[in-house]
Amino acid sequence: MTTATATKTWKRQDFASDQDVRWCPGCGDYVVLSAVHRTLAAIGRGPHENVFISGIGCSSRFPYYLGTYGFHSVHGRAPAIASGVKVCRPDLSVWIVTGDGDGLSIGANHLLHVLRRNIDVNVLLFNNRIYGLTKGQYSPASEQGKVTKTSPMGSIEQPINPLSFAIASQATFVARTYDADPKHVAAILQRAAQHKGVSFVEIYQNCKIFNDGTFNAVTNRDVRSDRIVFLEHGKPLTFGALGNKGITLNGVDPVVVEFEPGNPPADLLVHDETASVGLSFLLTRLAHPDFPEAMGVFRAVEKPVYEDELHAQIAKARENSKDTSLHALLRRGAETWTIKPPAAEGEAVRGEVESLGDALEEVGPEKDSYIADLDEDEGVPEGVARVLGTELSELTSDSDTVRVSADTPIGQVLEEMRAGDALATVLVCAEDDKIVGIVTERDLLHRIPDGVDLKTAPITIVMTPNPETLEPSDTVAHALNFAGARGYRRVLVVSEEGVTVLTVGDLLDFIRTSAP
Ligand SMILES: Cc1ncc(C[n+]2csc(CCOP(=O)(O)OP(=O)(O)O)c2C)c(N)n1
Ligand code: SF4
Repeated sequence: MTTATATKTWKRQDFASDQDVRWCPGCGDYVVLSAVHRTLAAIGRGPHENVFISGIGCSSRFPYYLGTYGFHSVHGRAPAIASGVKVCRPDLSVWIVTGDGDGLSIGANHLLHVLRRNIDVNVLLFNNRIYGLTKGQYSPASEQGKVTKTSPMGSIEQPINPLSFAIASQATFVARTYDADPKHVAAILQRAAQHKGVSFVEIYQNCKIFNDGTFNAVTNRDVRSDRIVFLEHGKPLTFGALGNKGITLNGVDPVVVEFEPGNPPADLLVHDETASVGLSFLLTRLAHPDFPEAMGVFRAVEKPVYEDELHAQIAKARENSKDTSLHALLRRGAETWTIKPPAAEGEAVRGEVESLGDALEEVGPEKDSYIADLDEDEGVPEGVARVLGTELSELTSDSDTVRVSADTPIGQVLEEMRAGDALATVLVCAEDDKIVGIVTERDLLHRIPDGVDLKTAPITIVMTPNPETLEPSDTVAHALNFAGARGYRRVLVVSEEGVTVLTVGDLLDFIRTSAP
C-alpha cells in the first residue's frame, strides 16, 4: 500500500491504454483487466504512480493494456525487477502480473523471495492451469491426469497449490478470486492494494482456447453457492444454496457439516485473517469435490516491510559513517588477502604452445617428460625444449648463503648477514650438516615476534623448517613452476656436493641468455 498523493479524482478510462487487446475472445483476462481499471480508479493514485511488471505469457501482456508505467519483462523474473523498482521508488504502487507457468515454473524461486521478504508489491497470479501463450502444455498447477501435448498420457505430477505456496513462503496477504465474478475480483484487488506488505492474489482464470472450463465445477453460476465458501473476517464459514452447510474442525482436520438453515452449530470455524499460518494453510487445502473451495482473503497480517527496513539501515549506516563515498568504502579496513595457487597436480593439459610463456604455463612441476615432446609442437620456438629442459646442475648461482646452527641467536645471524650479503639465504643446519630450516630476509622482516631479545632468541623461531628441495637432475621448467606455484623466490638444489640456492632471478637469467 502506498497512500494517494494527489487530490484529483481518477476514472477507469484514465488507466486504459491505446493498445489493441490481443487476448482470445472469451479469455478470462478481459475480466481482470476491467477490474484492475476499476480498482486503480477507486484507489485514487494516478497512472503515473502505478507500475505493472509482468513476466511472459498471455496474462503477462497486461502492461500493454494499462496507461500506467509498465514492464513486460523476462520469463519468471517480474518479482526480481519489481523488487528493484519498489526498493528504489517506494512511493510507487508496484504490481506484478504473472501466470501459473511464469510464476510457479521458471519463476517460482523469484516468487518465493518476493513473498518471504514482504516487499510492498501486489502479485496477481492468473491461474488457468495451463501454458496458454505456448498453446496448451501442462503447467505446475495442472491437475494430475491432465492430458496435454506435453503430457499425452496424463500428468503424473502433484500440482502446486498457489495459495499453499504463498502461505508457506510467509506472504502477509493472501487471497483468491475468480474471473466469473468481476465484482469479487475488484473487491479483492482493492484489499490487496491497501495492504502494507506483499499481497498475493490467485485469480482462477479461464483459458477459453486451451483449458476451457477448468474451474467450471466450482465457479459455474449454478453450482458455486454449494462449492465456494466465501471468507469473511470474523464470520463463521458457511455455504450452500440454502445456507445450511458449514465447516468445523475435527482436531486439525476440516469437516463439512449440515444444519437447519438459520440454526448453525456453535462450533463452526470462524474466519480470522490474522490466525496462525497453520489455519490459513488449512483453508488453502479445501478442494472440490470433498470441500467447497475458499474465495476471499485467507490471510492479512502486518509485518515489517522490506524496503522500510532497508532504507532505515541505509540511513543508519550513513549516520555512522563519516565518509560515505564509494572510494572510502572500498578502502575501509585492511581486509584483503592473497590466495596462492596450489601446486599443480596430475598431467599437464597440452594446448597450443606458441611461445616460451605458453610453454612455461603448459609444463607442470612433475611434467619433465613433456619437455621431450615440446620441440615437436608446431609453433614452439626452436630450442625452447632445450632451454626449459636443462638440468639444474648446469646452472650457476650468484646467491650468497650463510650457514648457521639451530641455536644461533637471531642477532648473530643479522650480524653475519650485515657483514656479507644482506640478501643472503640463511641455511639452518643440524650437527650432521643436514639442512633443517631456511631463513630469508622476508622472515627476518616479518616473523620476529615483538619484544624478543635478539641476543638470545634462536634463529629457529623465524625459520621455515624442513624446506622442500629440488635435485640437480630437475629441470629449469620444473624449478620455475615449483617456485611459482608455492610463491617461493628461491629454490634449494641439494646434491652430494652440497646445497645450491637458485633464485628465480638466476633461472630467468639462464633463460634470457640461453633462449633461442
Ligand atoms: C526462457 C523461456 N522459456 C520458455 C518460454 C516459453 N514460454 C512462454 S510463456 C510460457 C508459459 C506461460 O504460461 P503461464 O504463465 O501460465 O501464462 P499464460 O500464457 O497461460 O497466461 C512459456 C513456457 C519462454 N518464453 N522463455
Ligand atoms: S490462449 Fe488462453 S489464456 Fe491465452 S489469450 Fe487465449 S484464452 Fe486467454
